[in-house]
Order: sequence, then C-alpha cells, then structure tokens
Amino acid sequence: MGCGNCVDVCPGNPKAEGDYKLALKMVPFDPESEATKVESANWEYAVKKVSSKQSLVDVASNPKNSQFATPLFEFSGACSGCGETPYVKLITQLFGDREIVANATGCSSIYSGSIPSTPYTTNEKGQGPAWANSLFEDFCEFGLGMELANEKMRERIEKVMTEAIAADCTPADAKALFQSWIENKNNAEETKKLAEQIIPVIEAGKDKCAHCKQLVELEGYLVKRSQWIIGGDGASYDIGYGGLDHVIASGKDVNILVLDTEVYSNTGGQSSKATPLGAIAKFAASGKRVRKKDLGMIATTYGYVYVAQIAMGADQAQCLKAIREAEAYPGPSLIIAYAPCINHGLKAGMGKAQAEEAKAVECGYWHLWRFNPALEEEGKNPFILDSKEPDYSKFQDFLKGEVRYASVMKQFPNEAQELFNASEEMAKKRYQSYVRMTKMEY
Ligand SMILES: Cc1ncc(C[n+]2csc(CCOP(=O)(O)OP(=O)(O)O)c2C)c(N)n1
Repeated sequence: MGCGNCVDVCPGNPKAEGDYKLALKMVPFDPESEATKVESANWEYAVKKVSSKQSLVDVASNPKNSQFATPLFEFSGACSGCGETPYVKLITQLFGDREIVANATGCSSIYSGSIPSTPYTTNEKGQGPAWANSLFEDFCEFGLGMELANEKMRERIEKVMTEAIAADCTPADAKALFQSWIENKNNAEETKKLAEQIIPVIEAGKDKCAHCKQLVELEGYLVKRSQWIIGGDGASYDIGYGGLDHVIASGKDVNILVLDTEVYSNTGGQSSKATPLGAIAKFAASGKRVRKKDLGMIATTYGYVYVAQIAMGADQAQCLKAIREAEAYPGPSLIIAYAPCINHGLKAGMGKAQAEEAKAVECGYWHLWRFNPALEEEGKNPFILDSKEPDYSKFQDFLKGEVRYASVMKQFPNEAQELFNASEEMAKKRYQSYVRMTKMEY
C-alpha cells in the first residue's frame, strides 16, 4: 500500500547482531522503467504460476509459515499503514476459503466494500470469503443470524443423510461418506475433504436417489464455515455493545474481531468508550477525563467466551495463536486487536504503525492476554497474560509520540502532565488487574 510497514517488519537473514539485512526494499515507482517491466512480468508469474501452501497444517504453525498462504483480502482502499487491515488479511489466509464475514459499518466496511471492486478475492478453486455489511448498531446480531441459518441448513443435511443411510435407493459408496460426514461435521479440514468426495457422488446419484437430489441443493453447506463478525471500537464498545453482549451470551460458535483504533475512525475520530484517559478526540477536545472501558474483561465474566487482546506488531506469534484458538473454540470468541490509525497522528508516520504497536505493549499502554475457557475444563487457569512486565519508563515518551496526546500538551499545558500521569496510573491499574487474574486458583 506504499506505507513501508512490510519493509520494517519482514525479517531478512540476520547472521549476527547488527547485521540485519532487510528482505524488502522500497524504491521509487516508475511505470516506464525497464525494472518495472521485469517486475510486472515477475508479478504475473507469481500470481498465475506459483501456488501457495494453503494446507492449514502447514501454514498456521508459525507467523512465517502463515505468510505462505494466499491472502484472500488483497489491495484495499484503506489508509496507507492502516493498523486494521493486517488482521483482516491474516484471517483470510487462515480461514478464507470457508469464511463468512458480517461487517459493521465503519472503516472496515468501507475498505472491504469499495463497490464495484472489493479487496476480498478467491483462491484457485474459486473459493473465498462471503461478506456482507450491516448497520453499525446490529453487526453482531447480523452475524449471529448467519450462524443460526448455517446451523439449520447443516441440521437438514444430517437429517437427509441419516434417512439416506437407511434407504434402499442410495448408492452404497454414498452411505459410507454420509456416515463419515455426520461424525465429522464440525471438523473443518475433514468436511473439506469429505465435500470433495461427496459432491460428485450425489451429483451422479441425484436422478435415481431422492436423498442425493435434496443433498445437491444443500451442498454449499457441507464444509464447516468460519463465522466472523468484524467491527470497530465505536460499534463494539458503544453502539453495537448490547448486541455484542447478547451474541457472546448466546454460546454460539461465532468469532468477533474488534478493530480497536480507540476512536470512531471512519467519521473523523470521535471519542468512544475505548478512547483512553488523556487522549484528545472529537467530543473529548481537552483530553478524555475517564478511563477506557475494559471490554475484554467484561466478556471473561461469562466464563464460556474465548477472549483475547492482541497487537500484531508487538507479538506476531501471540496474535496468530489467539486468532487460531478463537476460531477453534466451539463457542463465542472475542478478539480485541490494537490498530493504529491516521487519527492518532503517529509522529513516526504510518509506515511505523506495526512498530508503534510494539512500543504500546512494551511501555504498558496496551496489554496482550488470552482467556481460554477450554483450559478451565482441564482444571487450569483460563487466563494467560502474554505481555511481559511493562517498562513504564517509556510510557510518557510513547504518549508524546502521538499527536492525539502531544496536542494536549500544547493546548492545555497546565493540565497535560496531570492527565498523562493519570493515564499511566490507569495503565498500571489495568495491568495489575490482569496479574491478579493469573493468580486465581482453579
Ligand atoms: C446508528 C449510526 N450512527 C452513526 C453512523 C455513522 N457512522 C458510520 S461509521 C461510524 C464510525 C465507526 O467507528 P468504529 O466502529 O470505531 O469503526 P472504525 O471506523 O474506527 O473502524 C459512524 C459514526 C451510523 N452508520 N449508524
């Protein structure tokens, strides 16, 4: 996207400390140059001839491998350096061929639905995410409806298959496959393999077998779907919060991704309940006076909701692990992802958005953790604090590196330091509340 974050984060071949070769290099783009012609031929070759490792077993094991999977979210119209899009892209690399997205209105709906084009795309088999945008205030209910509809259709498949197994008209090879599907219907990888075997058999049998005929109509539901619900902090913490709460309480297998820019980004940076104390935002012109809501902690009180706080640029492995665990958890999941935004006014520039995420975690401004109810079932503490003990000596410098804080200093010099100190105190309190969670007896 021209921001240069990729250059900043993609490791080369460091052989010794200080000898850090970058794998990528930014060069000026001249569409007429010979070099560009060679690169366009290389690009065409890579897109058409080089297949990526799409098998989940291969790609999901670590961040490096995950990047060999073809992204099914490509060139979006988001701001260069946007902190949101890398999370959206990663999810398509892991689950894109069976992903469904219910998207709240906000930046993510605008860059994802830039009609008549869309950055969502398909793999070589023509499979890719299905996507739709709903309102700002009901995006979670919208996704829950998709999940319920999908469950219903799959119950129908199971019913027809059960009847087919008992019927005389159904071919014998189909019966064994149906039995296997019934036993593995919630195993994504198995259903992918089984769907490839079942579809030709039911297509061939549909004229002689009434059950096969019905199953042909339902064949789009054979593969276990990956239901995602994506929204910003305005939608999740504020306006769609009632729905979010209702949906996580439902116990249904949906994955909610909150892209937390700490403001309503798409409408120009209004304050939300995710805006931290001390930050300037619209409707908080002299710096917000109350602290950020801890949406993640609220969600953990259900006990059966998978919850994680992530920041890709701070810990890629933790980010990948949380997204995979959330998707695998057979109930509701909520991932809150830190996303730098042009509204923050990064003094280092949006080309350093990933690096800013690392700084935010290092100084204790943002925290990485996971709450996995599956661990509780094993008698373990479900709460895992992934952030190291923060280095608070860097906290004030972090704030001064962003215009949303630095401008408080300029406009309200008398109150600024007091606000910044309070902001640091709040961050410490929040970290301590996570430390307490790690000490709970189970
Ligand atoms: C009920 C309602 N109020 C206001 C709007 C206008 N609106 C559209 S997007 C948006 C901001 C979204 O902010 P957020 O959820 O934080 O997502 P971001 O843009 O930051 O990704 C607003 C206020 C709307 N679409 N619907």
